[in-house]
Amino acid sequence: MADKKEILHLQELAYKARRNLVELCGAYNGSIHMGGDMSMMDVLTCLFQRTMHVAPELQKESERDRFILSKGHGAVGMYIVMALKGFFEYQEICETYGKLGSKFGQHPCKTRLPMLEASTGSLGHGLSISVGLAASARQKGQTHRVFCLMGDGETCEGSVWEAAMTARAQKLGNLVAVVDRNKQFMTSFSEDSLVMEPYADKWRAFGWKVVEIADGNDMAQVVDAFDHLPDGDSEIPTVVIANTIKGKYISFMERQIKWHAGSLNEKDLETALKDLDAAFEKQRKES
Ligand SMILES: Cc1ncc(C[n+]2csc(CCOP(=O)(O)OP(=O)(O)O)c2C)c(N)n1
Repeated sequence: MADKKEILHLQELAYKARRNLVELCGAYNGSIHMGGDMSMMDVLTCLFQRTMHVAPELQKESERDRFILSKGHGAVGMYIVMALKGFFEYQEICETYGKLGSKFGQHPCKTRLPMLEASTGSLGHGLSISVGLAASARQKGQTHRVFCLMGDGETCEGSVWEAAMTARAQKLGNLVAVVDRNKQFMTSFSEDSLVMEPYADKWRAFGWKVVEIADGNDMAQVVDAFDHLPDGDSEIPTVVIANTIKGKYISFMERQIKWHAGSLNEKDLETALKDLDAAFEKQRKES
């Protein structure tokens, strides 16, 4: 069980990650997937800083946990969270992000960044890759877990459900899928395009254990969910559905379709940083 000090520490790291991302976006000459990066930041921070057995010095450790960012368009958010864990320097990301030849591409590339477990970006493939990694671990008698973070829109891909069936058939209790359920796709709200609800029941129907986080941007709730995952040697895979808000904490981005991706002018940059500072100050006072 995490105490208030630990929660505040994670909140501070998520705040720093969001701030770093906003600053990078303000300086970057191009569009960045801000909406979905902001929604997943609390989950990603908890995973890298608390839940997963990962660290720069563990890259060759066979029992490190495996992480697949299946919503690969969130790459820069992941690089920044990894930088806060010591994998890279933030400055290094800022200097080359998105440039030709950079190891920090707009989507994660394992060839350029060997510490990644897979290259992603074409949505709908990460869970299948994760099933393979989890099955391989089981065959080798290894005990680590495999975590796969997907967008809710991404889970409209049929391949996700093929992977879900296989994971259950193979009894891959060492697999944890995480869905960033921000209820928005690229150009629409999810329920305006497709009927996704009852979403959790769909996973249950595929035989998965479902853990729902009512507010996936509330660090205490996020930590509580990940601290109580079923044992990795169980026979049932788990999906954590984190209900989040796209563009979280930035007044002009929250729940705005146009902020799936974009760039920040000087005035917006200033507002975004102020919004983040105010949100963290509130968390600090409440802790
Ligand atoms: C196979 C595939 N089709 C289309 C895209 C283009 N695309 C990038 S992001 C996105 C929307 C994804 O929505 P969601 O999974 O909900 O992500 P989030 O809202 O969390 O950013 C789409 C369609 C893609 N990357 N891959």
